[in-house]
Amino acid sequence: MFWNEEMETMPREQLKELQGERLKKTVELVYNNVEHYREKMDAAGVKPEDIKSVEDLSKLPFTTYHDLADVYPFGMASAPVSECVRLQASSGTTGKPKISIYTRTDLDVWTECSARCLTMGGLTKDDILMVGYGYHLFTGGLGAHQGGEAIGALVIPMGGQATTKIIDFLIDMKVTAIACTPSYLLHVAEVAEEMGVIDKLSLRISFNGAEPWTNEMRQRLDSKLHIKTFDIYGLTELCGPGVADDCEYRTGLHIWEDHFIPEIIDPNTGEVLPEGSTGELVITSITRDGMPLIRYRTRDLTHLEYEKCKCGRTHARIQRFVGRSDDMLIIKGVNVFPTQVEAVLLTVPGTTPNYFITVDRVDEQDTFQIEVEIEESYYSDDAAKMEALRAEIKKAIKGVIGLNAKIVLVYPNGLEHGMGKTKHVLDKRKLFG
Ligand code: DLL
Repeated sequence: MFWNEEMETMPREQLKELQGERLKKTVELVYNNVEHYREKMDAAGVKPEDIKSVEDLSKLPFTTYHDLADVYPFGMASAPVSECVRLQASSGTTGKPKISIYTRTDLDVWTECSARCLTMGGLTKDDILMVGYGYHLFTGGLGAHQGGEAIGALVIPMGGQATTKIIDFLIDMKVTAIACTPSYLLHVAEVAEEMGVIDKLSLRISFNGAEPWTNEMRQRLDSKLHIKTFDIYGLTELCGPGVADDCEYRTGLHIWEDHFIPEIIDPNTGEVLPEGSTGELVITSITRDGMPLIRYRTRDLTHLEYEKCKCGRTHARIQRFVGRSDDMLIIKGVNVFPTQVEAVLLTVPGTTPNYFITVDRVDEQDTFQIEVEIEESYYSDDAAKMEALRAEIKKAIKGVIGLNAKIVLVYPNGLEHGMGKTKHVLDKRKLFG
């Protein structure tokens, strides 16, 4: 099933031509309207007229989330804010989020991409789709919602509701499709099992993403819920769910190349790697009006396959992710940079910025612990004072990161301080595979 058969099955030569035209337009747009891009291109000695086809892409400088932070909040916008109708955001490396703003046309493109992904998984107007992703700055809720509505499915916006209520709705409305993180879907399955109602569910398909998940997890979800799971990928900076998704053959996630040009680079040297190599995924958006990104470094490590798929789609397939080239953690679907923890600790009197994060997965649910060293002068054996400090840190972390962490106070100098780079994170989860 196709949402836009002509585009999804376009012969690669034609697709490349289209990419070239759209790339040229996008480069002109950003050069003329975004000072930051103009300065970067001038510094690299590239002018818009040097970009004649997709082969010229590698002449352009990369964009990173540091660029976004440097010109926060709207410095990357290529359209006036008055022309934009939506803002979405996710965690940045410190206190400031990464934002993306959309014109009305950008929202239409996002909806099209999301609808293509959901249709690829078999969603039709006869389905009832429950969206369990958050409906806020996070792109998951609204992104899946827009696609589902465009298809004509009955969409139920449930992100953020209590799990028992979600299960009641799944049963009462005979929901056939669900979009949420894979770990949350497993939680739903387990709670439904405990309640003795798992057999009452009518689910047949799901769209899971926003965090890495393994094949084992996929099999578990498929067999526990008797459904077919689809792996959906996206990132706030480009557009949330909708950048790529796998088809029924599950041979990788088709990335919509008429909207996004993918490349794989060596994360250390920036060199473009030959087809089939594993490296960092870099994506250029070529149909955005409000905030296109040129050669955006996603930090996600993977490889691409270009062979035509059995499903008939010609668009490249992103293979299983093997990690990230930065230190970003995804805990319960929330992006967390260790530097954010450090920034929070610096605001709480009595603590030091010496911390150690331990992330684990217990019963398929993420756990998040932060050990924090207390300042020598603040340390006391007054248990109430220490408890108040612990509660304050917990609240501050929740306020900035949005997650409840287990806070463990450590005596002054209680954490290891080596002479080399301090290690701040232990991630015990097996996320990739
Ligand atoms: O997670 C957008 C999204 C929402 C995708 C709902 C799919 C479903 P961010 O919060 O900006 O956006 O996080 C983006 O999450 O760079 C990957 O590291 C990771 N990620 C997203 N989808 C997948 C996936 C949304 N299917 C970051 N598999 C990305 C593995 C994923 N990692």
